[in-house]
Amino acid sequence: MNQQISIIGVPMDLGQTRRGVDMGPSAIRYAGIVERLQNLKYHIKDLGNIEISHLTADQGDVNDKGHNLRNLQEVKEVNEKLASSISEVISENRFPLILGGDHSIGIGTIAGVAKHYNNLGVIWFDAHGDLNTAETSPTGNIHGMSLAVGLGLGHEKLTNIGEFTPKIKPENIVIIGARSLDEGEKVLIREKGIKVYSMHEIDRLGMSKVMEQAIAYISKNTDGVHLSLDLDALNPHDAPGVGTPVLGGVSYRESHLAMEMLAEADIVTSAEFVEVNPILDERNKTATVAVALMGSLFGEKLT
Ligand code: B3U
Ligand code: MN
Ligand code: MN
Repeated sequence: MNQQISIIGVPMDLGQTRRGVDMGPSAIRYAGIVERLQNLKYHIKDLGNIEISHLTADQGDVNDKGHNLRNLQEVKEVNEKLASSISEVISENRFPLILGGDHSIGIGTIAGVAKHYNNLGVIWFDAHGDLNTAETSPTGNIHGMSLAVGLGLGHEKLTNIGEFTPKIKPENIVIIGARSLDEGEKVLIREKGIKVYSMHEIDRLGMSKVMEQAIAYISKNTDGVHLSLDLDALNPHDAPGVGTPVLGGVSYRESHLAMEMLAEADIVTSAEFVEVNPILDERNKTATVAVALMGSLFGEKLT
């Protein structure tokens, strides 16, 4: 693992409608991410937060412009800034660690990272697929579209961020923890043959086998792997501070095992932890879990 890490916070809440997720980066910092990684002997540069100028602009109006893409312009602008910051971090040979913010920031993250790889692999740890487009989205929330945008699907204001599209190939994606997929997303998954380990597979095979298979699959044809971890992949009991909790998720223990196996495989080249919403949380529990997961991902050992 690259010993030099640059942290970027993205206090974005415009990709969905629950306020408070903009405080996610602060909550994760309060929960001690910098110290945790320093204790593991990493060199940390905290670059602070990406500036978000129109934080309360046009909240709640899905169809104000008739396109079913809430806050499109603002989401695009933030993601453009994010993509260039990340690209700079990678050019300095440092590992980009992104703290969200809602999952619409996955658009900028993937744009910034993918520029540096011919075949970027993406592990999307999430209760959802985030594979909607304006045409299939039941909500107009862009946080439910970020993976689709990476595949080159969706409004060109989003797909053209970073000035190239598509950023990733369907065969280089693994979704883990899914249990709430919209009809259009299921069609896309089938059409593109995207690898999904839903809760069904996790229950049947166990997290250990799932990760073994996922790591083998994603390592085959890729030259870098981005981990995008939405805290709602976890069971709401373990991570209550998320905007769209879904029952029956990955347990605290299973998610730690997943991170430890990724650390052991040493394949992850960039990561983001998103959807921590301190307003919906219990005593900063979700941010604390996020920090613990990052500890495991970066090689913390129990003994
Ligand atoms: N699939 C739904 C719900 C959703 C997606 N991501 C989250 N919720 N967090 C949608 O709005 O696209
Ligand atoms: Mn998500
Ligand atoms: Mn989700």
